[in-house]
Amino acid sequence: MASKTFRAILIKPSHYDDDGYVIQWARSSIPSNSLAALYGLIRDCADRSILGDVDIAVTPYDETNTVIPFHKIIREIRAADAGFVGLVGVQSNQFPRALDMTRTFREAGIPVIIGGFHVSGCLAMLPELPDDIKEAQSLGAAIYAGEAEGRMDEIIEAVWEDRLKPLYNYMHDLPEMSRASLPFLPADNVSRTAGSYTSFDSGRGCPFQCSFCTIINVQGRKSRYRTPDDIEEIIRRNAAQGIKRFFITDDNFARNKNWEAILDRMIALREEGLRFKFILQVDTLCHRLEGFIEKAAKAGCNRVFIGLENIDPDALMAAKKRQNKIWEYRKMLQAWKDAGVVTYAGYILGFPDDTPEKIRRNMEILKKELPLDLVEFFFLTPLPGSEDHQKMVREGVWMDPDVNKYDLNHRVSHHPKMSDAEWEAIYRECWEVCFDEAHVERVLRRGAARGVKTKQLFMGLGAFYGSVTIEKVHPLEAGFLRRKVRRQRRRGMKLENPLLFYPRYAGEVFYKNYQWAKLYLRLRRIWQRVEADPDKLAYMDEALRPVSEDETTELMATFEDAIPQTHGAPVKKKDPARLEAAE
Ligand code: B12
Ligand code: SF4
Repeated sequence: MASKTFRAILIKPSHYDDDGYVIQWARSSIPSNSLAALYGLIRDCADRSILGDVDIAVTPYDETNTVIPFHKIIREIRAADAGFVGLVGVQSNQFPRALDMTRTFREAGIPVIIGGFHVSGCLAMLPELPDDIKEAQSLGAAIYAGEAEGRMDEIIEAVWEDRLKPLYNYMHDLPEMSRASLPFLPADNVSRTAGSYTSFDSGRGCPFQCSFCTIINVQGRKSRYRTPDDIEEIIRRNAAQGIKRFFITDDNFARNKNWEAILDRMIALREEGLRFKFILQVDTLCHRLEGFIEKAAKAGCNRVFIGLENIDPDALMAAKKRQNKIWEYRKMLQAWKDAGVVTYAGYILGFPDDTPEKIRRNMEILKKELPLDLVEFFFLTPLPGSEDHQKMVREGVWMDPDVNKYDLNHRVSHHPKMSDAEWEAIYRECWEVCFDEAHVERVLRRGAARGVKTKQLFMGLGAFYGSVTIEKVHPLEAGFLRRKVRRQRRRGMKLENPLLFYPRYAGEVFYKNYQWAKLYLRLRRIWQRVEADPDKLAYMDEALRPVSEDETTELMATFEDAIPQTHGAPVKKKDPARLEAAE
């Protein structure tokens, strides 16, 4: 047994709700891959005994599903010979919470290191450190910008020798992923999430240039990827602890240059009898990659997040999302549907030309023409690390100074055409119109006609709609049964009297559960109606109908003048000269 101990505590912070309470659940939705990455890296250091005869122990906490035991952590690190708290994968909206945690740990003399997209994004794009990062440094925290693969030895040795630097900046040196340690979380942590999914990234980087995106400025535009052997090992390690569902967190798996080899290996594993399922994130051009959708489905993909973002070509151009070809949306979505994969699409509201009228019109077209299962809305947000944010900082344009609100579910800037109230109202309206009874029935009918498991679909629709309307959080940060800890309130907000706090909290839990039950019963009635229909397989509507090459749909006609005449674009029907040239 080693004579000395080094203790690493990894915490993935959550963020605060509008009342200053940590957003936290009995079960969160998806475990953090950032936490899995750091845990895997430190376990690797422990296995290699990088400190010689020192036992390196590491404990991961995900605050979205665990109340952080501050006193216990402080006691454990003090009892060890050295150690630190790593605040992991801290996004901008989580930075205020990370700062409050830093204060608590630093007051107890515990070394703290903060990493993740907020610090990496700011270092990548801003000429100087923003005040919140300077504040973290002034509290004595070390800031880690960039990726940690291949660099954890340096950090652990620095903590052990008490020589941590205030800033580690590796933004210009992206590590090779083919030789990196693998992300992993113990089953104990994964079981705190609703669906027993674990996550891993099979690659990083995306070649496109969307102006609202932080990823390209932090992880780069070159595809870096893991090997099929690594993917197999991740799946086998998890299967050995009973976990067979995965969220592959690559922002754009279709641009992972190793996608085919990875999918082929997954298909081989399934053919060998290993049963697993996974979720992917892809772009709207993925259907052009030969065999991509078929192989993804065969390899076990049952859900896919698609970066649709908008159906208006002007909006897409304004955001430099030139790769989104709206005239191919239907074909692409139909291809996923034919493969039996449930589709989710992100839709951003607030591009410069958006108005409430245009958005309303676009929603009707979207519902009628696109065979999408779930759509989720986001406020266009200048996230630190994006080109949009950099430009607004440079031009001194107003942005909400409270980064806790940068969760894409809050408006944090002004819009050139819509008033603040109009923008907020149309955001809420979109959630209503795309989840109304008529549309839910339409989505379920489309699913039933193509043999999709409609129960999973109606539960998903309910979970998304309820997160926003009942829990008041974005579905991507929602969970099951909201927890609130009276004493863990945002710094600067008064602790509430227990005699007021607890009865109100109990009332809230009761009321929300009642609303969830009502929503479930309402959607279940629709689902039962759809499933009971003897003609369900014969259902057909505009979105399911295949479009021929020379046909103009309402979507294309509406945006005819805005569609750029690039290669592959439909020829404008109104323009005889162009038509003639094309012929
Ligand atoms: C998977 C994912 C999720 C998952 C899980 C979260 C997770 N972190 O795994 C879910 C679906 C829950 C999610 C939700 C949201 N997400 Co998200 N998510 C991602 C995604 C696609 C991958 C995250 C990941 O695994 N990255 C790979 C890891 C390994 O990278 P990393 O976190 O940077 O960590 C490395 C380094 O930073 C460093 N490091 C990090 N921490 C530490 C700590 C120490 C001590 C050290 C030494 C080093 C270190 O080492 C790590 C390994 O190299 C990223 C985009 C991306 N490419 O990262 C967006 C991203 C992080 N998400 C983002 C956002 C905005 C959100 C939401 C707020 C939005 C929303 N409404 O959907 C919610 C927030 C809810 C929440 N509670 O997390 C933004 C954050 C931007 C910003 N400036 O804040 C990103 C960057 C995407 C974007 N739109 O730009 N997300
Ligand atoms: S396609 Fe997605 S990951 Fe790639 S640049 Fe655009 S938003 Fe970022």
